[in-house]
Amino acid sequence: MKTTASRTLLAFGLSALWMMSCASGDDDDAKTPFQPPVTGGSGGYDAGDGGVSANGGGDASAGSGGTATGGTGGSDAGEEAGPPACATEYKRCDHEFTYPAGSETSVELRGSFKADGWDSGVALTKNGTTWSATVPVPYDFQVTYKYVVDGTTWVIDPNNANTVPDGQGGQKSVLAPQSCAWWSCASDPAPGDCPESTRACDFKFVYPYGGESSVTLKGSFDSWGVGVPMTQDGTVWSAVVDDLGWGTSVQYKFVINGTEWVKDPNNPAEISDGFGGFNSLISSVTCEWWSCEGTVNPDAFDWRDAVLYFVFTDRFHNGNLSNDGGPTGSGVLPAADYQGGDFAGITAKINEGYFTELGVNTLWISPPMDNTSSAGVGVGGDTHMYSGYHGYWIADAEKTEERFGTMTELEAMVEAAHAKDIRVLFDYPMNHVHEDSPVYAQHPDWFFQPPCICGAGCDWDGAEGKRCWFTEYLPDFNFGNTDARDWSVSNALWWVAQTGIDGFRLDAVKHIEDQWLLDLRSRLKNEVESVTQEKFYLVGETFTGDRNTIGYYVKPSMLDGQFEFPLRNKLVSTLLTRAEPLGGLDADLGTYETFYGSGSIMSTFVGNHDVPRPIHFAEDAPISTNAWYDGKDRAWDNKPGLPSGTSAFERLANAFTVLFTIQGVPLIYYGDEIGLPGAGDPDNRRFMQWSGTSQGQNLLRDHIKKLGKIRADHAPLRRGTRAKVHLTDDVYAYKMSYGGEDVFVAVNRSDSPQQASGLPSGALTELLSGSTVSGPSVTVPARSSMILVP
Ligand SMILES: [Ca+2]
Ligand SMILES: [Ca+2]
Ligand SMILES: [Ca+2]
Repeated sequence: MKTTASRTLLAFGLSALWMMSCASGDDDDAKTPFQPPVTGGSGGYDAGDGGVSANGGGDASAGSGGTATGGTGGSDAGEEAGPPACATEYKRCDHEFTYPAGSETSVELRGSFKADGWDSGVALTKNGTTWSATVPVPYDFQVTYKYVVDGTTWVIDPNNANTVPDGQGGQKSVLAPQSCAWWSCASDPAPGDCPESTRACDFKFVYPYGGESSVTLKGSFDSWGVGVPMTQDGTVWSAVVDDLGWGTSVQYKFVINGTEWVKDPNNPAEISDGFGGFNSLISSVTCEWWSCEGTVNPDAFDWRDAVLYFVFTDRFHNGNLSNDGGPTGSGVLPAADYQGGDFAGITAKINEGYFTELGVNTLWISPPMDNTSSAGVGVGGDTHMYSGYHGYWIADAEKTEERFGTMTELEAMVEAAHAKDIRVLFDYPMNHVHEDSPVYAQHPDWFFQPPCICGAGCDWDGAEGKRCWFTEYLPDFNFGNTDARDWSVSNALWWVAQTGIDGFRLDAVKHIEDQWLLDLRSRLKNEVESVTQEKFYLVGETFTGDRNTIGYYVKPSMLDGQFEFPLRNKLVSTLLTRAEPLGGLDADLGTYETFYGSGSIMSTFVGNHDVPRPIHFAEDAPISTNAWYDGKDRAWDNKPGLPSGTSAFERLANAFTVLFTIQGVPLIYYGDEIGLPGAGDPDNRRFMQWSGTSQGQNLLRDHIKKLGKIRADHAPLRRGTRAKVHLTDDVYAYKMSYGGEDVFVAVNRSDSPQQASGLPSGALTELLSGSTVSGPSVTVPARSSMILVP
């Protein structure tokens, strides 16, 4: 019995209920009476009579200035002291909004001061030279607003210089968060301070009235079901869709008079509808007046605390000899064939406590789906024959790979991990399937035809990089086809429901259509996170040194993070090969830490299954001084051996010290904890060594165990901000600060002891050794690191 709580709930398809509102509308001056501006901040198109903000507000950044007059209200002398009691979200501070009187005959306030404040305003009263209205605004909550003059003209507050874009090419005024000593209590809550992942928006859709007898809104919000009948009022039809998850995407169309399907004439964003036409698209739902989920789980795992280990299933541990099978044949050599590792082997190591001892709390598992039994020739001119031992040649996407184990064994593995407080990510390759796959046989039209091979007819990058086939036996999904996309995303969700996993590592992200990611994220929010009350982590692989390309996918509507290839290369060139001074690492860390925006959780690493084992870059004579070296020339012949001595292991230990003491989820590629040797693919996938480790290997593994414990014990290393305290070509020291705690890290890459200064004066505890040293300057031994606390 493998029923986890999440699986049980998912089976019933429950979803959280959210309440609240965020309207959207129009900003055209003198065009349509009483259509509000969009509530969003930066959508960037004129939505005309309605429409939606593609990337709008909810931005809680506190403005400054404004017409703030502070709280009024308050008590007359002699009355009982104290405002009424209510929770913060219910508190309202009276605020006086004013507008200089001229020749106009009416002025009305519209804005986010209440749930429907953009639809239903408050009239200002003229008194001498000023229009004014005193309005209760939510306590400590940023409000945006505009005035409607003479019933038709939308203007900002002329006396408030604090404005933000209204999402339609104009501006709207900002009232900074207000507090007050005397408040009133409203009957409905204002948006609470909950994480974006738990927010939901009620979204208003509008369509311009043109004599239609009926208009129905249809869309992905109810899987293109019955839709929502729209209501005509004056010059517009409108309908509100409740509870759209923050950051999710929505596709929609309007059905006119029951028969004619049309796009939103005021929203230029569109996407193929799979029938030769296009749907209108909101790529990321946000709003100013959101709701928080009924129950925000205070114990939800914070993914900044994750330590990730990539288990390459076939090469890790053989826990079940009965599923090994024979050689694939067709000329596949052992290095490129199945070697017996399986789910049962991973489960055994989980239960032994192997991961726990390393401080690992999250596993990335090779694709567990059934792969082809056929052999295939290598990609890009590689004439060697390969099997599907790696998991990326999916045949039947609804079964487990028989050489890895049964679904029951896979479920047992996830359950064993959870019992040890270890989360599990499956590697999910969505770009392609193997030509043996039933889905390809049944739906050849779901794939790009005719085949255009990446690097041989089609470019690997750009638009062609999305449609090209990696090789002739790997049909590439056309996710512009709605049926194909739905099938694939549903398959990913099916694995979640089946096994109760906690996240995906998504393969080859830049080779698929964005909408696949948008759909996956939307459905995870609506169908999984709403039930589990946990963040489902999505980390992508985009193999490039270009942070712009990597960062494009890191946003609430797509990925939580990606693997940080640029920083990996910098760690290699500064700490392992020593080709570049440590100043390069300091500079690159500064870029990395600020590049992806708050809320992103990247994964940092020095090794994975696509690059040579890092131990060889760390040797006295590095395998290459080029961090991009792929090691393919030594993958089959002249393969590198285990380095002797300890120096290479000490250098790699230094790289792990940095990985475990900076922001991001540190990744250990199986075997790197013992400096497992290997050049390029497939030599970087040798079977895990479980015994007979050398002094250097033991040194490295023991070091990582300590790092895992130290990182777990000290929040600044997981969540802190970094400040350089000492830097030379060979020595680098920095401070990590969080929650009032400082932790200092000093790394010496040179082959002689070096001083690191800039540390606190007095006694410092060195956490790796447990010894006590004295600041502000300490001696760091050759090729070693220190983690210091006052
Ligand atoms: Ca086996
Ligand atoms: Ca198979
Ligand atoms: Ca593709």
